[in-house]
Amino acid sequence: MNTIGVIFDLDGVIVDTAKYHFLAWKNLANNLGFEFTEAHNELLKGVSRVRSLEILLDIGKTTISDTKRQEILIKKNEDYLKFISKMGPEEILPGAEKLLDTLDQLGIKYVLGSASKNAPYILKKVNLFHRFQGIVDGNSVSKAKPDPEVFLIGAKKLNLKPESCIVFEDAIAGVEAANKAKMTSIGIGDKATLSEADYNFNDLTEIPENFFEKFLLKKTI
Ligand code: B16
Ligand code: MG
Repeated sequence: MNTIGVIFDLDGVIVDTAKYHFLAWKNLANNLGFEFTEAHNELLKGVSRVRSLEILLDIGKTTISDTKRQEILIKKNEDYLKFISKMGPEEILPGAEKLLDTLDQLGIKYVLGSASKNAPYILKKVNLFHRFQGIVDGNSVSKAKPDPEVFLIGAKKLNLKPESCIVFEDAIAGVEAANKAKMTSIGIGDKATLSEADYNFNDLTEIPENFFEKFLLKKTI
């Protein structure tokens, strides 16, 4: 049995759902009377839905009642669900399926570690749900990234110590969470932004075929 396991973030690693989050948040910001740009959207990556709204309201320098907040959170998710209901396997990011195939061939188990409460639905839409050993999502945690809780639960699902887990993440908060959990962090995206990661790649197509060998060797010494 292999002594390492992998934890994948969802948005920005397996699929690009950030563009749909952006459209839904932008619509809400415009209705509240302010602009919300793609640069603003970067601040919401990997961040929980509730925290995303707080950041959005800060951007618009807007305060609203708790009741209105709840209404907005529901509306945002309804709008977002309309976009993701149209998703299919063609939206899986380049290199993701090949990487899962490689892990299957090596007998390395993998689970999902996402902040999204919609993660199981999205994985089913792109036909990848059945491939994961387990799913840890926004419904399973009490503390959002950069807290390591999501990945520590993932390690438990893999039946491994945190030190034996490798995390693929596209968000600063996610890399920080993986590092706090004492896992190996792999930053997917801009290297300067994800400079705290142990390894960096622009996307999953850049992961070398033999990337996992060194981890397997290290664990058997
Ligand atoms: P939901 P990840 C995160 O997914 C997104 O990056 C982030 O923008 C979003 O706010 C969060 O999920 C919550 O998503 O509204 O669907 O519960 O990157 O952790 O897979
Ligand atoms: Mg992400």
